[in-house]
Amino acid sequence: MQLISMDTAPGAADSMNNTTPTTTLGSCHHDCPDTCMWEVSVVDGTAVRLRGSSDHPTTRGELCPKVNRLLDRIYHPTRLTTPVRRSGPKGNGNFLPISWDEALDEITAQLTRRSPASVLQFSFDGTQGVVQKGLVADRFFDLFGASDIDRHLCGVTSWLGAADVSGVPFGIDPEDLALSNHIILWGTNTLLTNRHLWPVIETARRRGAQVVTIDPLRTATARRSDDHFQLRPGSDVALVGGLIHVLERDGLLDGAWLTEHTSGWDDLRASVVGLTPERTAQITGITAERIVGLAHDHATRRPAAVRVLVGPEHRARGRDIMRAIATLPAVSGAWRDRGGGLARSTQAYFEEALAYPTDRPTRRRFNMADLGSVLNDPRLDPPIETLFVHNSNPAVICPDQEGVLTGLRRTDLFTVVVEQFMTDTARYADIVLPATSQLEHLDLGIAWGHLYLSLNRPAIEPVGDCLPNSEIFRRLGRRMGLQDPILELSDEEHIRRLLDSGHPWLAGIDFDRLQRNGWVRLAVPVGHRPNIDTSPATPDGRLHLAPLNPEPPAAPAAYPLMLFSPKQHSRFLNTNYGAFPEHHPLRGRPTVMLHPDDARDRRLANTDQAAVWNERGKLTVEVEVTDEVPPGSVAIPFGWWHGATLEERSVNVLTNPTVPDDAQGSAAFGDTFVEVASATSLGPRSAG
Ligand SMILES: Nc1nc2c(c(=O)[nH]1)N[C@H]1C(S)=C(S)[C@@H](COP(=O)(O)OP(=O)(O)OC[C@H]3O[C@@H](n4cnc5c(=O)[nH]c(N)nc54)[C@H](O)[C@@H]3O)O[C@H]1N2
Ligand SMILES: Nc1nc2c(c(=O)[nH]1)N[C@H]1C(S)=C(S)[C@@H](COP(=O)(O)OP(=O)(O)OC[C@H]3O[C@@H](n4cnc5c(=O)[nH]c(N)nc54)[C@H](O)[C@@H]3O)O[C@H]1N2
Ligand code: SF4
Ligand SMILES: [Mo]
Repeated sequence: MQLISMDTAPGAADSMNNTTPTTTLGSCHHDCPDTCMWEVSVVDGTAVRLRGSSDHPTTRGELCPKVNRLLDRIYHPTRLTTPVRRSGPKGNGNFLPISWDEALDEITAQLTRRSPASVLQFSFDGTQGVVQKGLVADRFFDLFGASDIDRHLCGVTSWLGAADVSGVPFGIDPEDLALSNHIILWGTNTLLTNRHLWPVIETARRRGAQVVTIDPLRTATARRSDDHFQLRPGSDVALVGGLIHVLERDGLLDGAWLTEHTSGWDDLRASVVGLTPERTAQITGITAERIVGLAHDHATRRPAAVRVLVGPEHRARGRDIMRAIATLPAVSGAWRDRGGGLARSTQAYFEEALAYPTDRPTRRRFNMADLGSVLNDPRLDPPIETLFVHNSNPAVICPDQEGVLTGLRRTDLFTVVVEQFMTDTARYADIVLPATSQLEHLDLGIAWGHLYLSLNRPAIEPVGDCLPNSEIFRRLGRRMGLQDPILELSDEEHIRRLLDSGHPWLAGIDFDRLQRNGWVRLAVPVGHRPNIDTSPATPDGRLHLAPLNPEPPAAPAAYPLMLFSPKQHSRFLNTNYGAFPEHHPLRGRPTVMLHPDDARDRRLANTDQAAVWNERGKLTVEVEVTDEVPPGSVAIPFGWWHGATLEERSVNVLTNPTVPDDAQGSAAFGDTFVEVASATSLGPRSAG
């Protein structure tokens, strides 16, 4: 094993070689809004126990079903522990160990042999830790001049839609939802995807709040809410318009608020004149009476809040939908009350406060949803000849899976993947480099579901020869003669520097305090009301209202069923656990969820094998008959690896890869249409 220049926070190293149990504080790296704080017990250098910190305000002593078993993943027999080089055809999974020197020399030779822009950096949210996610890697590729990927598959569309209304879209502190009296969970499956917010919602409920969910699926969250508005998929713009129509018609709006705090009201109002409750009911499938009731409840039960994450953004009109949802509190004036307004990702607070490098050059960029076409486009100048993946599993998470795999199979493409496991992406690599896990490296944790910063301290030595992402790119930088302070700093120095912005939200917060406490709340004033206590970051300092155009998407006749691919039940976190049987949901294999009516029409019963297909591809999965999906829609949860299906593909072989014309934002995963039939009786004549 090589010497590692990774720094360990003072104190952490002591716990690594001791026979009495020691405890190290850390925080969860997963791409999950909750960023939980944990305590790792270590005996003899081995992590033996991981549990949630009881004094962390949102963790409250509990992690989640997936991370409760994280130690199995850290010490899994299939964990990558040494660099490897491919020894067979791409995709067949045969690799041989090599040394770090051999691996880095080979990569350096490849990188310097080609034009910098022919190298594509592809990364996403494997870890949300600021340093390991990309601080050092980004600087390495900035200096080198590689092509870059816009990390737009998650949250950017939601950000853009909310920003259309309020400039930089700061939402309320999600913990303030405890003070709300009416909470709309709009297209978010809180109980599953943001579980540590649920106790906050229950607190509000105990104080009398009404909690309603607006979701086409009857999710666990919908079932646990006081009411569920099961709207037609993508009809949210009409629903918001209909609600605003009722608010205005029934005198529930405050003229002074609209005059002082908004612009564009007249145009918005004109656009919803025709959206009577009856017309809105036709579009959304929610009765006129219930639309009127929802508008009245939301206007009169104050503070009134709307909670969103990303669900509805994954549609062709995602930005319009997210803008419409953000328009509701702008019109109703809900922002005035503490506990009212839009509760969205809190990431903007951390981005504003931390001293991220600002001197980044412009590189050639592609939307990550376009990876399939980018890898296969010889007309690009220059075409992509080297792909460098870290913190992501594009063979599973990107739409146009067939295109991505065709690209990964190119014999003239040199692919490097930095990973912990031999993922469906890594199998196609020329060289795979083994990455440390959150238990093995230092990092600064931000969150998108609350306002607490956390320090993740390494609890154990790196498993095998694994190295932190940061150290890999520092070493590569040195080999390639790249010089820059960011490539020289240690991980601890990076964290100190990030905290040293002078921003008032970091007042009194530094590395030493984080080291003592493990976590600390950003110094955003408690009870801060965005758009009230500070002006919206729009040109005129007002919330920007614009016409709503409520056209629902139409299903093409060839494929009558709309396909959802939502997050998998509590055992999965994106694709991180897809290949681990101990993490599989009850059935242990991927399913297609079908409404009883649609199952009956197709003579399909529970546990039958069904083919699900469209013009892009085909998947064979097990039928799960359930009224969680409405008639006309089916769902195949996201997160399974290719090996789980006959076709060796996952749901993104079917999903719609279309990105907006300006390439800003996510793919229209949700606007996907398929047909389903028994796999044994007929199946499609052609799968593509
Ligand atoms: N257990 C678990 N937790 C996770 C994750 C995980 O994989 N597993 N992933 C994490 C990540 S990366 C993210 S981004 C978050 C996502 O968190 P969420 O946004 O809460 O999750 P999604 O499942 O993407 O979508 C939420 C809901 O949006 C609904 N939806 C789809 N289309 C529409 C529409 O047109 N209108 C409306 N109103 N609703 C619609 C879906 O039916 C779904 O129930 O979860 C995070 N947390
Ligand atoms: N059909 C469909 N597609 C989707 C979605 C959906 O709901 N439906 N959701 C979309 C969304 S919201 C998201 S966020 C994306 C998720 O896309 P990704 O961020 O690519 O998904 P993950 O499964 O989290 O993959 C992360 C990989 O990083 C690795 N990793 C973890 N920690 C480290 C580390 O410290 N270093 C390195 N080098 N690697 C590490 C893990 O082993 C894992 O293989 O998927 C998107 N795709
Ligand atoms: S995945 Fe989310 S809920 Fe689970 S421990 Fe990590 S931050 Fe907490
Ligand atoms: Mo995400």
